Amino acid sequence: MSKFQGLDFLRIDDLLSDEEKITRDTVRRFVDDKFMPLIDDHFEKATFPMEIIPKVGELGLFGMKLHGYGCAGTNNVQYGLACQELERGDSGLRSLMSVQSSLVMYPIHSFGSEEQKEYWLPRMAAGEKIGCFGLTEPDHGSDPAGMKTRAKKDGNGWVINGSKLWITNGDIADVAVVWARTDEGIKGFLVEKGAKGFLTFPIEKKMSLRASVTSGLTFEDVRIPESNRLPEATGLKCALMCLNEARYGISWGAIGAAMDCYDRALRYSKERIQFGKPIASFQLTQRKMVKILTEISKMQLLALHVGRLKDAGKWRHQHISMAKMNNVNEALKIARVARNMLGAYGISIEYGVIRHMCNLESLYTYEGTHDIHTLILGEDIMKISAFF
Ligand code: TGC
Ligand code: FAD
Repeated sequence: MSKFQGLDFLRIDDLLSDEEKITRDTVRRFVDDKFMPLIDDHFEKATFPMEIIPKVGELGLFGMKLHGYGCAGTNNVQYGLACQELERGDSGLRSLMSVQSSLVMYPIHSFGSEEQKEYWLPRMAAGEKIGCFGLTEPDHGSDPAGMKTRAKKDGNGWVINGSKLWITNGDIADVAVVWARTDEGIKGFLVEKGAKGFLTFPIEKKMSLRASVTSGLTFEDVRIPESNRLPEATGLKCALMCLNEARYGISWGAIGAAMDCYDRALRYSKERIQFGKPIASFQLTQRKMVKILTEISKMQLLALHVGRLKDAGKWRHQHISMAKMNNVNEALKIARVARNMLGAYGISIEYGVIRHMCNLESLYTYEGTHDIHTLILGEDIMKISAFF
């Protein structure tokens, strides 16, 4: 298959700086050359290509928009464009990078002690250490405020009991950022692999995000020193601040998945002959492609605008909710239409589209479900909460 040429109907490239385009093109080449040849097999076998991790580190993508401690210090638009290209490869690759960057390195950078930053950030930027983020529990997903995982002060440290579920990177992580209830409210802790009483288990039989490690974490009287508490992470608000960063990346990632579906459907429709003509020549096929292109163009503008707001410090978390909610929803619709356009071949992993379609079902649920983002925006407009 020839390489992806980009998708820019509205000349949005004119709104990007040279540096932003270089980031995008570098990640694009990396995905095409190093990742695309691996993904079908890994998706089928439900494994993650671990050999890709140091290469993502070499490219400087982990924690790329953080400053200092070996991080690249890019802007938000560069981070978004990188997420777009990684997810054009597979949502599992973007998930690896966004959990590491937005849900582990960001809280260490924002809420950690100097010692924690100096130890973890350079190693994580290089991909030598991997992290995971434990907020969701078996009985508390959309309402993390109800979490049961508990950390009790014990002399000079803490004892953690509880469990987390659906945790990306859990089984391969060297460190987990764990949110737990204490006598003084919710706090964030760093629980290292191998800590006594800390176990992880893989969640198997997934039909979505197959090329991504998803795990359960259990904590039974896990003792950690006070130096493993994130000193500035006090209250659920700090966990939600991490989610803003990851949700923003997902709003771009969804564009990448949709672009790949568009590209594959376009090629296929020109090659596939039915009734003596390429299916691209039928009006109904053209209408489908026009709708896909129009929606992708709108998604691109929305993500770019929110990125610019973020870089200018003018964003609100509701802006990110709109971008995540809209772009994931539209990408999922696009993947379904593209799957249909490929006919029976569309259900084969070899044709790529159904892989994106299945992955996008997870994006619709994780990082705040589509419903939760709808309610966040509804509350913002109405000034009335409809959560309970
Ligand atoms: P609520 O009372 O609304 O808020 C508590 C405090 O937090 C503030 N706040 C935020 N601050 C920053 N960013 C946000 N997005 C914020 N949302 C709320 C709020 O102002 C308040 O501050 P203060 O100063 O008054 O204390 O809290 P609530 O308990 O009613 O919950 C609100 C709700 C439902 C929106 C929130 O809990 C939520 O977002 N739920 C969804 C949970 C979720 O998204 N989980 C994601 C887990 S991680 C994951 O899925 C990773 S997938 C990764 C991958 O593989 O890519
Ligand atoms: P629930 O909260 O039980 O929701 C079930 C349904 O009810 C949904 O449709 C929801 O929209 C709806 N609903 C809930 N509340 C309301 C309401 N008030 N009004 C209307 N409808 C409502 N979590 C982490 O902490 N770290 C991770 O790394 C992580 N990675 C993940 C990876 C994958 C592949 C997946 C699938 C999930 C991951 N998650 C992770 C968990 C994810 O964040 C949760 O699945 C998500 O927040 C939803 O929680 P839930 O699954 O418990 O669904």
